[in-house]
Amino acid sequence: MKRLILIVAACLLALASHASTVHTPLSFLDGWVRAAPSVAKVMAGYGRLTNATSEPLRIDSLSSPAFERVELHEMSMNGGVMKMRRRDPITLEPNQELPLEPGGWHLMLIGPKTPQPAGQLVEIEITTDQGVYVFSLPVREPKP
Ligand SMILES: [Cu+2]
Repeated sequence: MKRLILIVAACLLALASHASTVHTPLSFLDGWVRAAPSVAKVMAGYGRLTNATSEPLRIDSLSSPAFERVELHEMSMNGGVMKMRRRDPITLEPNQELPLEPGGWHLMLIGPKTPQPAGQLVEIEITTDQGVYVFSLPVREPKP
């Protein structure tokens, strides 16, 4: 009985430490995908992409089971013209937080395999030099 209690305690400890682990090498906070008409050929994803380590972290590629392709884009104004540029692969500096937001950097979700209505969760897989990380982003309207 004592042994069983020890095992349970160990499991609880493991759970507790897992829950408090915010230091996964790559984190994606406040992620969301902007709702779009069901005929849209592309959608955009936002949030805060963070390298939580003290080493550079290279993002090699992105993908999603729900889209043909996923790219990391930077949008910028150039002589009064909005330009969009692909930026992956990219290296995040130690502790760098890259904000993805409307009008700036974003995930470009290209070719939805099925319509992705508001409320849907979109899975994004990010392959880095330290492993593959999967994030679940809700589809929603922008907050006013
Ligand atoms: Cu784009």
